[in-house]
Order: sequence, then C-alpha cells, then structure tokens
Amino acid sequence: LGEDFAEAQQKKANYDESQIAPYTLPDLLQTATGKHVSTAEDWTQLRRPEILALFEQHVYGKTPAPSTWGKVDFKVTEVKKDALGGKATRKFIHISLPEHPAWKGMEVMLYTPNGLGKPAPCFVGPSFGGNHAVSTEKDVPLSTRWMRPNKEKNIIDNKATEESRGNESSRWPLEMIIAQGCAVATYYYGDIEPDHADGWKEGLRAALSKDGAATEWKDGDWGAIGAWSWGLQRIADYLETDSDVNAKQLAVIGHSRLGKTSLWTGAQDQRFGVVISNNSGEGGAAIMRRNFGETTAVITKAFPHWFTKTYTSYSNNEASCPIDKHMLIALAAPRAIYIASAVEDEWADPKGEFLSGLNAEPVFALFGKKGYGVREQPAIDTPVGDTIAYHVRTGKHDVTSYDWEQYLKFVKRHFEK
Ligand code: GTR
Repeated sequence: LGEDFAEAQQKKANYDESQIAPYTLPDLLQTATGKHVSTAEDWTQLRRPEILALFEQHVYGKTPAPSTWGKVDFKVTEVKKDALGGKATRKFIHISLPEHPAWKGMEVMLYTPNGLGKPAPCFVGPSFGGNHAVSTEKDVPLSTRWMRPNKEKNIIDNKATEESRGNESSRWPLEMIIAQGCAVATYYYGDIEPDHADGWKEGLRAALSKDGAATEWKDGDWGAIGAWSWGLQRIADYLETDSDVNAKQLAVIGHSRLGKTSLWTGAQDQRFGVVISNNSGEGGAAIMRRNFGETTAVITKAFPHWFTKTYTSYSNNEASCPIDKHMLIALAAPRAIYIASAVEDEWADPKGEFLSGLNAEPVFALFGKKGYGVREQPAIDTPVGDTIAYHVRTGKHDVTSYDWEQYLKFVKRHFEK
C-alpha cells in the first residue's frame, strides 16, 4: 500500500506505554535442541547460526549464495584528488555482475581523507537520494535511476533533477567526517532496485533469478532490504582492494528503512566491525512485540517487498514469531553496535529500540564486552554505552550532525583500541 498508507497509520497508532500488552522475548541463549549457551564458543558455533537462519526464514529472506551472482566487476571510473577543497580524494566505482547484465550495476562514491598517512576507517551506507544528493559538489553525476516521487526534494516524474543536488547532504556531513580522518563510501539504494512493490522486477533480484521476473518471490526468498544489504557487502568487497581504506575498520550505517538494512548487513557480514542503526524502528531495532508506533501489521501492508513473504504472517501475531529484535542486535556481537533514536520519532518506538540493545547484553557478556551500563532509557542527548551504545536525541526522524558526532567518537573508540 506504500508510503501514504504508512503515513496515515501514524496518526492512528498507539503511543501509550500502558496499552502495551505484556510479552515474553524469545530466549537468546537457548539452542533449538534446548541447550543453554554459556560460552562465546557455543554462541558462535551453535546459537549464532541458528538465529541468523531464523532471520533469513522469517524476516529478511536468504541472500543467494555467491555462485548465484558469480564474478563481481569493479571499475574505478574517476579519481579526483582535490575534492572538498583539497581535503579529500573522491572516487567513483562502478560495480557490476558481468554474468547478469540485466542488472545495471551500482555507482559507488568514495571520499577518503588526504594526507592521513595511513588507510582510513570507512563508513559504508546507502543513500535515499543518490550520490549527487549526498554531496554538494556540482560535478557529481546526477543519478538517472527511478526515484520515489518527492516535489519538495525536486524529484520530478520519478527522476532526479539539477535542483535535487545536495538534498541529502545534511545527513552526510562529509567535511566533518573527513576532518576526523574517516572515509565514506555510499551508493543510491535504487541502484539495486526501485523501492516499491514491483521494483524487484527491474532490479538485482529479478536479474539473479532463473526466470527473471516471471516467478513471484516465495517464503524465505530475500526481500528488498536483503538486496540493498547485498549492495553494501559488495562495497566491502571493493574496499578490500582499495589501499586508501582500512578494510579492517568498516562501519555500516543507515537511517530508517536503510537503518534496517544496516542492521541486517552487520548481522550477515562480519567484516563490518561497527554497526550503526539510525532511527531504524519497526523491522529494524525496535522490539516487534511492543505495540507502540509502527507495527508488524502496518509495515508489512505498506512495504511487503522489504521483507521475505513469511514476515507478513506475524501481523497481529508477533508472539508466534521465533525472533525478536534483541536477537538481531546480538548478531553483531562481539563487534560494536550503536542504536540511535530521536525523541519526536515515536513512530519508530525509541524505547523499543533501546530495549533491543539492553536485551542483547547477555551475548556481548559472553565475550567480556559491556553494553549500555544503564537499565533505563537515558535522558535526551545523553549517549550511554560501551560495545553496545545508545542515544535518544532532541528532534525528529532524521540524521543530524549530533548523531554523526557520536558515531565518529564511537568508531574511533572501537577502532583505535
Ligand atoms: C516509513 C516507515 C518506516 C521507515 C520510514 C523511512 O514510512 O513506516 O518503517 O522505514 O518510512 O524509511 O523513512
């Protein structure tokens, strides 16, 4: 039903804590055969693979095996050594699948700091608006792909326009990130497939299926979030070949639906040493058993294509789902994870986002890693935590420089240890 349906539901949702029915979270530390997990080794060998498979089966679907997509081609199409007034080097990399030309490939934009004297830690995240929307540099090629209609952002007839340049730049403070000695790699999520119910037919998922768009996606097959996440993982493949980046210091980041994508990427691909969820909400960090703000019923009606088909069966039926989102956070362990909320973003259930991190702590503890250090949601603009961190900032659903200040500190703290 799409964005309008989701927006209309925002006014009708429950925002009253006292109206949340009591619930029990699935046990993180008990295996399918009833064994209690009490060591890091048992977590890694037994329980982690089980939980990953549950998320594939019930939530996001299974990412096809590498043999499905075959060779991945990286072509560096531009290197500009004096980007951002000389402070950074900007590269464009075209990533494609020579064995699956029906997929048009993706354009990665990479900024690395000049004069650092060593390979830089790198943030990797998708954008909503394309590279030209992330950067304000006028020579960034305008994306020609399908975009969600948005007059305010100067997206006309589903296409970017010259006026849409920089319209996402407040969410990507490139100068600030570069000044802190970090790199950024990003791509337009629509390079993978257009974000609507039939988008998969024109994108990667159809290109990789045996009969193109002829067969509908079944239970257990990957949804759009899985496909967008695949794109982030191919960027990591490229970064492993680029000597300006320290591929052992990658942080995956995303906002909202792309925050859900970031979490699923961190769960699947352990090359990301830091995982960042910005206002990921329902289908992301928020506990699904809490009826607060967006619900499983709403999200799977509005955006069924984001998930595997099975997920829809948990509408108004969350208790029967074998996972909840503390298990998604736990899949990041023992790596570092940052969960961020915004106080006015009640639709995303800030407290539910906090609680998933809190309830993931027992897994991090198996590795001797500390979580929040508090049991209650902290005051506004008061970040907490060690290997699992959290803040709820002033303001609305967005990515702000306040958020980035915390992420930069977090990334440095974890990678400089
Ligand atoms: C909303 C949706 C949220 C969130 C958001 C976004 O309409 O209900 O789950 O993903 O879109 O991605 O901006």
